[in-house]
Amino acid sequence: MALLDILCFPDERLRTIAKRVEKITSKHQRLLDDMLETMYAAPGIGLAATQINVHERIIVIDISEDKSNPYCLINPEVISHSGKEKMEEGCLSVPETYGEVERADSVVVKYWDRKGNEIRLEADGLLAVCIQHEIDHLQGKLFVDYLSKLKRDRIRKKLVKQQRLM
Ligand code: GNR
Ligand code: NI
Repeated sequence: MALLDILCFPDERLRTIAKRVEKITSKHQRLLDDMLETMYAAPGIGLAATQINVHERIIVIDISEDKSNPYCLINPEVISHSGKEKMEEGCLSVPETYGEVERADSVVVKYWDRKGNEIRLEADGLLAVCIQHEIDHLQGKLFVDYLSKLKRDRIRKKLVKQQRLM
């Protein structure tokens, strides 16, 4: 397995729109393992392929405390959503930055698991937020896009400066 580099805002590659996976191959199996390892090491509760500069519709999530419940979502689509909820979000691609985002508080998502089985999952709370956050990445969208332009510009400045020092 391998740890992958995570792209950071304002890297334009985070704006790439991911393509559907047509067929799951052994390359995807290895990618999923590397994404899980990278997410756990970060540590984070989710990771979208976009963040590691792979532009396919692939997400991993684990909101458990003890790394015991990994989800692999291939070609995820929200098929219905309801309610609204505000939550403080962070992102591995926007380090040390947090902001309140309003999203649906429950979603029904369909996807392929790592074996290609078609799954329908009803999620609420943190899992629902995380699924929406990760699907946004696949569309080139970041949580900072929901903040005011003023806040986003401040965050951009801070991170550009930080990245210059690295
Ligand atoms: O680790 C993460 N925590 C988190 C907290 C609140 C809302 C969303 C997230 S996802 C984030 C990992 C990440 O950046 N995934 O893309
Ligand atoms: Ni993120």
